[in-house]
Amino acid sequence: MKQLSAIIPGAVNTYCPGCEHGLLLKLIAMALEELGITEKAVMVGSVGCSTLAFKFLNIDYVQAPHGRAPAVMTGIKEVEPDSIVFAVQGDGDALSIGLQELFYAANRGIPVSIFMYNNMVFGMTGGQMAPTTPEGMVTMTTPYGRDTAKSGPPIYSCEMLSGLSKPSYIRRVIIAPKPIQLKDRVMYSSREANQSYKAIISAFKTQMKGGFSYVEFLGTCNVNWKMSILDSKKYAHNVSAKVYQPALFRDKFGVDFIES
Ligand SMILES: Cc1ncc(C[n+]2csc(CCOP(=O)(O)OP(=O)(O)O)c2C)c(N)n1
Ligand code: SF4
Repeated sequence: MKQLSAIIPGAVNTYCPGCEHGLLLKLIAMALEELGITEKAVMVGSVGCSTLAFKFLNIDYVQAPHGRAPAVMTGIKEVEPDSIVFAVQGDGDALSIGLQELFYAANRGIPVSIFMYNNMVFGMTGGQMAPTTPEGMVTMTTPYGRDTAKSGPPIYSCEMLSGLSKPSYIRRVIIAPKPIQLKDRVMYSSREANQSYKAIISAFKTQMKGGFSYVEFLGTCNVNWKMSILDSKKYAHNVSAKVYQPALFRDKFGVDFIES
């Protein structure tokens, strides 16, 4: 297999088996290569499992404090306008402590790309309730299921950002592969990875045209969901994708090419 220039040679995936964080990073590396922008790429780390990217990606990397990636990205873009700046943020990071940062970067239309991995919990810290945890979902801190009467309803980030005029590309896709039950074994669809890849390409193209791009990826955290890998994929398709429906919310430059 061809070595991707954006992946450190010999890097080994250390994410939990069945997690799509590693897949997302690989798709980003492939997109950087396809667009010929690896040399110009700067990833900004926030917190959560995505920050382990520094172990795999062979590109410039700056670590921001929890939730502050959009502010750091803004600074980098100001001083290096030709750079391609992106972050992979978890839902806990982007939509709780980091919500204000995200909102203002989007409201200003800063030309950066934010890839938000939504596994509906705080993964790295052990599976606590996140702003995206759906009603009734059992987590470490909601043993009886999330009660929206008490903690408020989940935050729909794509819909929220769509209320702003400046963002140029807003999309939600599901990255968790769909299980396909064959007679005696299970196969996983490649459609989700394919669509996720196209969304990443579109997000980077948007940034290259001077616009703000945001893609939400519905992924899993089987370890903290306390499910088998197979059940977590089913949950992502049967629950996550029903609560958070994949859709194109904004495409000012007409770059999206995901077939409906
Ligand atoms: C200021 C601060 N508070 C708390 C933490 C602890 N912390 C580490 S990762 C994380 C959130 C992880 O959840 P998420 O962003 O959803 O990412 P995931 O690991 O699920 O991909 C938190 C709260 C921290 N690193 N810094
Ligand atoms: S803790 Fe969850 S989000 Fe983090 S690597 Fe493991 S499965 Fe993925």
